[in-house]
Amino acid sequence: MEQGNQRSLLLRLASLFPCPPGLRLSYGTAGFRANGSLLKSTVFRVGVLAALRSLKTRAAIGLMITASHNPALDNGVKIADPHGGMMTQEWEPFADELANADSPDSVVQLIFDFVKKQDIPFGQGQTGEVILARDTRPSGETLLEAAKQGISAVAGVVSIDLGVLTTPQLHWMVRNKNKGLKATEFDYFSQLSDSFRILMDLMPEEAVDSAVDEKLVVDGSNGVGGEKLKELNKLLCGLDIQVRNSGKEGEGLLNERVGADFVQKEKVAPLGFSPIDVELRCASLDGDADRIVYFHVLPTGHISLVDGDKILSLFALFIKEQLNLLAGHPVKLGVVQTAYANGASTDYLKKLGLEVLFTKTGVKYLHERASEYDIGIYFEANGHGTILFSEEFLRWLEVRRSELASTKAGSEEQKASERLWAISSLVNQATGDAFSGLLLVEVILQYKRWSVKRWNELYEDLPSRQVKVKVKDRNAVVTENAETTVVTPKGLQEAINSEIAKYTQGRSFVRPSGTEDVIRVYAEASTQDAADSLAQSVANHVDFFLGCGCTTSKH
Ligand code: 16G
Ligand code: MG
Repeated sequence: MEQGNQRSLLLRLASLFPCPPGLRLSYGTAGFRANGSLLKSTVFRVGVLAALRSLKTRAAIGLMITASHNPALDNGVKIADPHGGMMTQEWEPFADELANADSPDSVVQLIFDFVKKQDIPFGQGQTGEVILARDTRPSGETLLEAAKQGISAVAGVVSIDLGVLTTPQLHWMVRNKNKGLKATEFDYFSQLSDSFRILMDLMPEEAVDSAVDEKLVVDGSNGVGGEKLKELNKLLCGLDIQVRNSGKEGEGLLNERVGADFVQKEKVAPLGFSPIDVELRCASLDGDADRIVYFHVLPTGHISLVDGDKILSLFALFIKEQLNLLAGHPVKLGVVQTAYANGASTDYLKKLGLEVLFTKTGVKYLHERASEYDIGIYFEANGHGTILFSEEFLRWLEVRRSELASTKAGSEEQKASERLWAISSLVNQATGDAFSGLLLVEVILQYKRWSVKRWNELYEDLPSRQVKVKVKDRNAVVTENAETTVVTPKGLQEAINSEIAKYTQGRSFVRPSGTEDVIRVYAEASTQDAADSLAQSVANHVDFFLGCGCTTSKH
């Protein structure tokens, strides 16, 4: 298409999606989020951006409409790059400018300037493809249509609408498609269930004979994860998952007192679970099924939470055991956490002999660091995480597997090689995935014949507390050292340090949220009262330094 025609097409379509007055958005930790009714112009523009990204990378790009654990009326949009991970951070400033441009003319101008600067083959016969999906939010369908319009404004790029999917399904499909692998939803379910079966078949006999008899019940957060998990369950051998809060009529609202975020932050059972469930092994997904936490209900109705740190520890322990069985390769195994990781988990991982790295909050940061290892395991305490295997390690493992199959078939060493291979195919390599995380937890618990209670005893969490402080401008807080040190405003870090010094095993940090207009405060100490009081005094300092004299509240 000629430049002039392309310009007028963009202008015409952009005019159909005016930006609501005063709307200012930032791509943030995981894309744009706001009340769904405000997002049509943003999603249209992100559609354009995704199409340009496809032209630039000459590969398929993913566009997901979701606001994860946020309330049902919110929505959001984020982009998956060709390898299936988050969009490159280099394009985030352009995404911000585009989303906040105040007129169709400025949208078009920004696009043409960016195309020139990035040397994007735009209007030169180059073709591209954007794969779209959404979660179950009421505004999802309309927003997906807006994204399609945005994509159609870029000549040569087509959209493929995959309807309702979990976020990790879409990321997985983008990655597979670009690698020339099978990439349908059926392929996704088959890969997970096949590798799960292989791992179950490789189980030591003692474990098969004494299965853990707790039943697994999963809280689907009334979102997309519940129904999808039911589909996956049909293909599983050796595990029967019951799903509650699957989003069916009458079961309640998306993320409303249900789901991984609620359970992890409130430390209470989600709706639909009660003390009659004490014998069950329970897990909660979040609204787009990229997070998972486990818990079991106590007779008092409280829960004992098994968070992302414990999932990470279980995975690290198992992978390390398998690697110990496998001679011949100095495997670089590392784990990545954020400052929210409970201090007891970090101590545990270090005692296992593992290298522990810290990054800022947000999957994109953890993923990047984890990919530097042969096997990199990353998790946030809130349940986002996965295990990454490097291409080089997998090439080595493939050779080793076939050597062992002919020289030591049936040995523990040979089985370890097969197990690691199956784990690399079970666990989503594109992003954290509640389903693959859940299946791997189930395999390991079965191997070890552990109940959730036994798993939870790997180490005892230090008591912790999170609170948030409303401030005039959250961007006034700038941090470094993976968010553990405040550099501005001056003096705040010293004030935090002086509070920490008053407590045994005290630790505290503050950071601006990437998804809400607040400053988050985290504190840890040897007792719950001490953690609560440390969090409150640090919150008071934040309020004093930045304050609007507003309230603080939990989380
Ligand atoms: C988003 C991030 C998550 C992070 C959370 C922090 C992704 C896919 N999700 O949900 O990793 O833990 O934000 O929220 O990156 P906050 O900045 O409001 O504390
Ligand atoms: Mg999520």
